[in-house]
Amino acid sequence: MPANLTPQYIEAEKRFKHAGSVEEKIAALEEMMATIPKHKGTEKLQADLKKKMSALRKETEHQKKSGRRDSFLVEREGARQLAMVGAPNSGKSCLLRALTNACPEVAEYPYTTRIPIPGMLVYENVRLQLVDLPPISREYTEPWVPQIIRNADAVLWIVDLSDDDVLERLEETSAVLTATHVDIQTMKVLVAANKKDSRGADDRLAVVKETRYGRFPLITISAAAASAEEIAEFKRVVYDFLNVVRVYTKAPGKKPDFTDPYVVARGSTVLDVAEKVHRDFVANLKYARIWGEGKTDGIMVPRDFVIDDGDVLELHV
Ligand SMILES: Nc1nc2c(ncn2[C@@H]2O[C@H](COP(=O)(O)OP(=O)(O)O)[C@@H](O)[C@H]2O)c(=O)[nH]1
Ligand SMILES: [Mg+2]
Repeated sequence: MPANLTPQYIEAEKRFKHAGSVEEKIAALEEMMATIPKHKGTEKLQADLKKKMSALRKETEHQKKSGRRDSFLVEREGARQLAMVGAPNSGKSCLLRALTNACPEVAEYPYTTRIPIPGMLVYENVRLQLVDLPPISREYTEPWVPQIIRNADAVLWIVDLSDDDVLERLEETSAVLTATHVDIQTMKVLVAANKKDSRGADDRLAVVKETRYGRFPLITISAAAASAEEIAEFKRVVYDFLNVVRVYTKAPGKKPDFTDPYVVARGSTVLDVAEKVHRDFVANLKYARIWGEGKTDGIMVPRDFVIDDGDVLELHV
């Protein structure tokens, strides 16, 4: 590495990446600042760390002062963030409980969920953040909800197959989103058709598929009664839907850390990965070696080489 970063620094950086709260982030960042080698080559990085720290401190100050909040920012965690969108009582919170270890309140009355509730969906070695949200409806939609949806990488749209008015609800959700400048047509959307156990669910599903909403990728589920296999299958579908690949990096002569992949869009190149690993790598990358299925072990590849899921990269600067 150009900056000769120490193992302690890299360890702290990892903790920073995986931190679950602002406080943990600050603690990890403090250690990064303490352990970063202080020389010319790291000046930019040092300035970067300072900037991050001041932003985090501001955030905690703001949270303390405002007490009651009229806007919520859900700090991004994991490889991708998915906003859970849907009509009241469609089963969003129930689904979050089934897919993650988060425990939002589930109830048969609407508007149980009043704040965004993040939960981590773990698929193999990839962590995906789901954000449970209050319902979208004409009657009342929390004003901060659209911003969170716009800011997410993708949308999980929960549709209630027990509801006779399922089409009206879809149109209503769609209309509210459009009115609040969430451009659902340009976002990645996965429809989770929930409550497939309810009577008449199959007929309603067939109807939904005939509409323009049938163009979105769709999976059916009973969030309240799904088996372990169904949950595992659901997680796999979510991962596939995101259209990403995992890549591991390693230092020469060392083994890669297979528990901590870089997750990049399918079609990404060696250079795209280098950029994720470290900004300095973009300008300084000389060559890379790659290990992976169908490749000669350790063969040299150019910067524009497209990586496959599971590839291991050794970046040389
Ligand atoms: N029959 C059935 N009921 C469900 C299912 N999933 C959720 N529910 C029920 O639907 C109601 C609303 O669920 P909740 O998760 O609070 O909905 P939210 O308002 O979208 O968060 C609750 O009474 C749940 O028990 C399901 O798969 N099948
Ligand atoms: Mg809810």
